[in-house]
Formats: sequence, structure tokens, C-alpha cells
Amino acid sequence: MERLKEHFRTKIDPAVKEIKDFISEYGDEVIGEVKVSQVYGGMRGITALITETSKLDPNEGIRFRGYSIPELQEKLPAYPGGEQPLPEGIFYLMLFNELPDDDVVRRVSNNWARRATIPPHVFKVIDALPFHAHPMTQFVTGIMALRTESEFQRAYRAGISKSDYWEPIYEDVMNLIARLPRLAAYIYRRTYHNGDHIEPDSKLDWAGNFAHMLGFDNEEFRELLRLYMTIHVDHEGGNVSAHTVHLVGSALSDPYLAFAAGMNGLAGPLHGLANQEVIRWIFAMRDELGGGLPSKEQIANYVKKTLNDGKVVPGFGHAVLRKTDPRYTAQREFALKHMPHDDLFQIVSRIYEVVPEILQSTGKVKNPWPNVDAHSGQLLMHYGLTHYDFYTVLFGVSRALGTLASLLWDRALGFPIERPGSTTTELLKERFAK
Ligand code: CMX
Repeated sequence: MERLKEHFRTKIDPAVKEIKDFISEYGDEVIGEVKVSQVYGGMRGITALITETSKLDPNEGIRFRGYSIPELQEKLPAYPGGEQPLPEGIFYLMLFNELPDDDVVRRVSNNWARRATIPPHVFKVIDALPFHAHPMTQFVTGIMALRTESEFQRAYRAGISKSDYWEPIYEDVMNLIARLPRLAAYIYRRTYHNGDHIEPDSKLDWAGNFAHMLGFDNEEFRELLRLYMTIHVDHEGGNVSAHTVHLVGSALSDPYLAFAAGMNGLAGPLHGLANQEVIRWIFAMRDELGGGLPSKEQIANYVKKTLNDGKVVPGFGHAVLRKTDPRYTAQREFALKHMPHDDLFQIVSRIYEVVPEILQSTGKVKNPWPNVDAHSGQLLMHYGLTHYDFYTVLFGVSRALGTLASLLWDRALGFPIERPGSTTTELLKERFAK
């Protein structure tokens, strides 16, 4: 058994025991109440999931196994000569609850590089789609085509015992993560570069190689992609993509099925698709105003028009966060360091100065501050990744690391099929009329 897998195996029994003991001691304790308004309101504020990999605080933002983004930028290994954390490191931290050193991160990198080959039929399936199929459609289709490789599906058919589920799930999780950059790069080059594909460079790290296969061999862009792939990994368990992967996986659907389902959720404009919507919205504003750097007043008028038209301002607001998203801040710092005079960065900064006050003045938006998607497109645009319909695929590749690390733990811990109850308005009315 490979070292990483063996290491994971040693973690399972103590974790199972810890949770069993905890439930037997505190299983009847109450951790919250559920109001009628929450049941109608998208279950906001109800804690009903266990997700060990990360936790979101409304004011502080995300922490991965207890570490904030600035802490991880300091503590996680970087590429030689680089500054940004390597996504291999945050994956290791989320999975093992241990900070990795350079050696460990290299081992994860090499492990994924060994697993990265995609069978030819996957490319044929993608090639059967029209070029105008949205990149997220192509991405999910590719993941589903890759399902022929699922070790869990094979093992289950052969009659695997419950206690061994984690082993083929581990293989599927590692294989899928390893293959996603190649899949995503294939879609990008097929759709926007006449199918002029670029072979992987297995000497590079996972994100560096991804940048290379996309066609960006500039070291600064690689650093951006390492940061991007690190900050988008996970946002605790209740967001649509993470929750979907967990939910679908709970039916013992293998990681390919579960992750594809999560990606269908990420492709919604209120979730991951917001990163492309931000750029579309900014460009539409710029076009309407005739180009250049819009004034604060012009931006304010455009925001008000967006709201009056019954639309959302993409990149702003959040179901849990109540302050500026630290993932936004990390990207803003990258921009301040590498491209402070970039035109689009000037616009993004100005939007940040104008939007919160207007959203606040509506009296209904609970969080007027920018989220991760308000900034990511600007950074990609700067380096020439201008096809914004592709942006959610990048988000998705990163989101695999957190959701699949969680899924592996779900199976290792033997979590049951998810099945909350539902009720009807009539029943609720009867209950409270009494
Ligand atoms: N622009 C306009 N209206 C907004 C808004 C925004 N950015 N954010 C919230 N609102 C509105 C809601 O639509 C809702 O209106 P109604 O009462 O008329 O239905 C009201 O304010 C209250 O919503 P909320 O409780 O503040 O926010 P929710 O938890 O319901 O929704 C989110 C959260 C992210 C879907 C919402 O803020 C939004 O639509 N933002 C814009 C899209 C976006 O950036 N999504 C990306 C989020 C991060 C990610 O997952 O990638």
C-alpha cells in the first residue's frame, strides 16, 4: 500500500472511536433550534452536517483545519522560488489534519502526476459536444465519462465489505483529483484554441502543470493558479457544491457521480458561476458607459439599475459571511503586488468602494460585502485568460480537493445515507393553529 494511503488508514480507527465515544456521551445534547422561517429560508443557520475539512466563521471567514488563509500562505510549502501555497499542501492538511513539509507535498505532487492519465474515450465524449456547449457542461460530461474508471463501482459490484469502502474511494478520489487539470485544460484548448492541446509536464506541481496545459507558462500566472487552487478548495459543508457531493455520496454513489453532481450545483449563477457573471457584468457596464474607468457615480447608477431590473449584483453577498471574504482579500493583495495599475483592477477596486453601501441601503441584503468571485476574473484576465465562460471550471477543479477529501472521510467514518425530513405548509399551519 502506498505511503499516503497507509497513513490515511492509520487515521481511521482512532477517528471512528473518537466519534463513537463522543456520540455515546453527548448524542442527546441539543445544538440548535429550527424555526419555521429557516425551513422556508433555505435552511440558513441550521447546523446539520459534519464537515471536518474546514469551518466558516461569518466575520473571520474560512479556516481550513483551524488555519486562516494568511496563516496558510505562511505555513504551507510553496514551489521552489515561489510564495504562494501549493494546493497539494492544503489537500494534505484537510485530509490528514497535519501541516505538510516540502517532502510530503512533493510526494502528493508525484502521486497525482502518476495517476493523471485520462483514457481516450473521455476526450471522444467531450469532442462529441458542440463547441458552444458551456465549459461546465463539458466538464461534468467529462467527469461522467471518466466514471468508467471508478474503483469503488467495481469493488461494490464484486461485493466489498462496508469496512473496506474507504480503500477504493481513496483510489477514486486521488485519481479524479489527479485527472481534473488535464480534463479542464483539454476543454479549454478545445473550445478556445482550435484543439491545439498541450502535453502535461510531469516535472511541474499539480497547479503549475495545469497552468502549463492551459497554455500559460509564465511563472507569475502559475503562482496565481496555486493561490487560486488553494483558496477555492472548500467553504465548510453547507454550500451547494460541498453539500451535494456529500449528499450524493451518502447513497454510496462513487466519487465520480458525487463530484459531477456537486459541479452541477457549482454551475449555478448564485454559486460558482458568479465568477463569470462578475466579468460579464463589468464588461456590460463598461460597454454601456463607452469604455474607460467608470466614475463612482457611474458605477453607483449602474448598480442601482441592476437592482431595479430585479437582478443580483454578482460577486457580492453571502449566505454565511458578514464581512469582506478573506479569499477576496487574498486576491486583492495579489493584484496590489503584481498589477496595481491594471485597468480592470482599478474598476474592481472602485466597485468595492461603491457597492456595499448601496446593497446595505436596500435594507434586505444581509451581507453587502464582496465574495471570492468578485475578484478572481480580474486576475485571470490580466494574464490573458480572457474566456470567462471557463472560469467556473477552474473553481470546480479546486473545489474537488475539499469536497473529495470530505467524501473520503464520510466513507471512512461510515456516515449513513442522508435523509432529512420534510413537511408541508398545511401540516405546519395545523400544528401552530392548535
Ligand atoms: N445583489 C442583489 N440582491 C442581493 C444580493 C446581491 N449581491 N445579495 C443578496 N441579495 C438579495 C437576495 O436576492 C434576497 O432578495 P429577496 O429577499 O428579494 O429574495 C435578499 O437580498 C436577502 O438575501 P441574503 O439573505 O442577503 O442572501 P442569501 O443568503 O439569500 O443569498 C447569495 C446569498 C450569495 C446567493 C446572494 O448574496 C447573491 O445572490 N449574491 C450574488 C451572486 C454571487 O455572488 N454568488 C456567489 C457566492 C459565492 C459562491 O458561492 O461562489
